[in-house]
Amino acid sequence: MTYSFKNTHFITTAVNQQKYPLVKNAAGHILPEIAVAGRSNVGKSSLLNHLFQAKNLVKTSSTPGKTQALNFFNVDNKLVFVDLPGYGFAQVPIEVRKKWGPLIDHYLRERESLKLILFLFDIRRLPNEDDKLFLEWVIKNQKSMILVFTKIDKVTTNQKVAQTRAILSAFEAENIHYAYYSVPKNLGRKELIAMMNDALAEEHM
Ligand SMILES: Nc1nc2c(ncn2[C@@H]2O[C@H](COP(=O)(O)OP(=O)(O)O)[C@@H](O)[C@H]2O)c(=O)[nH]1
Ligand SMILES: [Mg+2]
Repeated sequence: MTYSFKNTHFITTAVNQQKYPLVKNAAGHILPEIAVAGRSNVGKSSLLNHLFQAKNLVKTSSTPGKTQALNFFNVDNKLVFVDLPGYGFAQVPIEVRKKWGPLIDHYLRERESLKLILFLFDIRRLPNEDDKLFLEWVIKNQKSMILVFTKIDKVTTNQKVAQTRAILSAFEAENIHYAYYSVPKNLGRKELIAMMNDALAEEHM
């Protein structure tokens, strides 16, 4: 099965697991889900809008991470995308920040329809403790993942190569699939869609 990303709509916002939607296709099968994760401000919402070719379907906030909501989207009636709450935003109140860990940990453990994680990472940064913890949970829960380097328009080709090497080695994980993305330069969409199709095909659906 391939996904065209032609027909996308918002499903719901959920702040707790009772509210997570289970969307079924005409044959009654629960749609596979792809989660988009990463630090606040890494470009999650922008990437989703670009992927969907929809300007403002996914809200990009000027004060990111204030809420811990998950936003769900239906793609072609074949896939569900979820924009996960970001982490590591300094201006977020500590009580809100403390909830992120259990929320994401629980989501990764319990969400059976979750087939693939897009872990977005700003090409200009290096992994911090939160990033490493997130990757640990992904590996622990044996979920497929694509590491997506975002904002590659902000670096030169040489920096891109050097940063890729530095980030991958800092994560100390082997065989990470990765991709590059730039929203303003319109780079990476086709390649990422191809990688997602491959990853989902491997999940035997
Ligand atoms: N230069 C550049 N800026 C980007 C890119 N993607 C997102 N941004 C900007 O980064 C900021 C945070 O983006 P957003 O999608 O809200 O991040 P989120 O908090 O992870 O959802 C916004 O100002 C975006 O315009 C990109 O590929 N290149
Ligand atoms: Mg966002």
